Amino acid sequence: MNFHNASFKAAYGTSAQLPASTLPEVSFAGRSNVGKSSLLNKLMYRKGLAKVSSTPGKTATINFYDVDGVDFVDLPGYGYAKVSKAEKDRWSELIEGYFNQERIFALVVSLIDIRHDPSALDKHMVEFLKASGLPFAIALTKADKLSKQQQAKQRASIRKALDLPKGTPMVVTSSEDGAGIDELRTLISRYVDEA
Ligand SMILES: Nc1nc2c(ncn2[C@@H]2O[C@H](COP(=O)(O)OP(=O)(O)O)[C@@H](O)[C@H]2O)c(=O)[nH]1
Ligand SMILES: [Mg+2]
Repeated sequence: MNFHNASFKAAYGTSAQLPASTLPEVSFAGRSNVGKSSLLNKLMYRKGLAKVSSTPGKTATINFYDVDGVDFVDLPGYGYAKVSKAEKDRWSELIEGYFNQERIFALVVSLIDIRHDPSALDKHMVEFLKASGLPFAIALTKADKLSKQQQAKQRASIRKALDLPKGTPMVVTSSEDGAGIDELRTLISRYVDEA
């Protein structure tokens, strides 16, 4: 897979708008501000393709990118405290609608901030993925904020807190210094090939 070959496709505000799935999809989920847009840009070798926001919690959409014939799907971030009930409902509709559709799910990448224990919503997301049988991996984000020793400690602690099935891939990443990005590209390529 050539990750340089990336472009924005479309954004959707309701699950009913989502087009039928024709290409393998790699979907990215995580709480608002976890570093999802930054990671997508890094993976795609692009600075501003996915919008990095300093103001979290703006209107949720599902954004599609074409990466060399694979759909990268940027799911709306969860857990931003200051959004209205209506926005939360819209989030649920989008995420549940998306995962309930008949789609070519090659891999779901669940992003978790390496600095913190997983939140209740992070756990909820991972429980859903475990129960769904979908192929998924964990990307720990913002590793540059911790020492190597702290990274190793958090990695083990988060794996335990999430009670991950044996063999669930976990990649320590940083969009700041590029750590783990190549490893994640390799992982994604492998799952796409198997889809
Ligand atoms: N230090 C550091 N900051 C990051 C990293 N990734 C994202 N950020 C910062 O975290 C904030 C949220 O990033 P963004 O990619 O918009 O998160 P999103 O809401 O999950 O899409 C921004 O201020 C980013 O610059 C990282 O790997 N290291
Ligand atoms: Mg974002």
